[in-house]
Amino acid sequence: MQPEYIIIHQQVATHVAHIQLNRPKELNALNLQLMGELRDALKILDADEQVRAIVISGNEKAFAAGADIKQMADKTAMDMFNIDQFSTWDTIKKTKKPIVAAVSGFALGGGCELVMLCDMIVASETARFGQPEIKIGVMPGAGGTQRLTRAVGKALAMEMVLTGRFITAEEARQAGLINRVVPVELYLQEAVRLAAEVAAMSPLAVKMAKEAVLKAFDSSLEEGLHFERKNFYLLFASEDQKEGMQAFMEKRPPVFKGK
Ligand code: CO8
Repeated sequence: MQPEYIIIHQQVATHVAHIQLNRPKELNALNLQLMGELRDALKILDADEQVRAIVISGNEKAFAAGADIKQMADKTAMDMFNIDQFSTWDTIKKTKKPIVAAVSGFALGGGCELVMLCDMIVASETARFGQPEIKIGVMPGAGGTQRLTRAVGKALAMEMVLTGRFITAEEARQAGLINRVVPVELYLQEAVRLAAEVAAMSPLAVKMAKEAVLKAFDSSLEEGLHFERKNFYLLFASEDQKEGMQAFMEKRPPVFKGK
């Protein structure tokens, strides 16, 4: 079945796919259907050998203005428990291929949390990041208190979570939340370019390196270093390692096959 709230663009650059969140009238508010469609698309792209990196964007006005408040407003705690929407987020988190978020306009609440689930973030000068849940009587629920704090530190995270203040793209860059800020007409192009740069590397090394960097967030230094070393050794079982090192010695560009 065709998804209703996302558009999948295959091969926007070599080995790069693009998923566009597409509920523009609601500023891409993340309702359950949209999140389910996003999860399913990521699963398919993660298994597709032709895809080595993925870009997720919204539109110029909004990446996503958060979870769909209208869909949540009358829910009870037990409804929320039974709906278990975070199992969708847990699946998205397991995507092995790198994801670049292309952010313009609002990235708020669940929208900011979705951005933080991505691996690299390119923003337009108009992007605004925030966790405004406090203003509607709740708090972040999809990782905002944890990932934001790890990215920008306690002081700014506390301020954003407790006051709901939005930060600009430039402030987000300076705080370490995002990778780069570009003029609005270039944000998608730059995100695709960055994804394509990664997609030109060995896809096996990219997946294992992503896995190892993410390990740093939930392990001790010793455990993380051990994990890194195992992945490093494992890559010597790949043809791509032989090709990459041979190509270096022969002074030619490598051709990586993902084997
Ligand atoms: N949910 C539902 N509808 C929304 C949302 C939203 N989060 N955000 C905007 N919309 C709708 C508006 O209701 C409006 O619809 P309508 O035209 O039918 O009235 C339309 O989008 C356009 O919005 P505005 O007219 O408000 O546009 P403005 O440019 O005036 O304002 C803002 C833009 C500032 C972004 C404003 O819309 C706003 O404050 N939105 C809500 C932001 C927010 O509070 N986000 C957090 C939501 S809670 C959350 O994310 C919890 C995350 C944890 C769970 C994650 C699971 C997915």
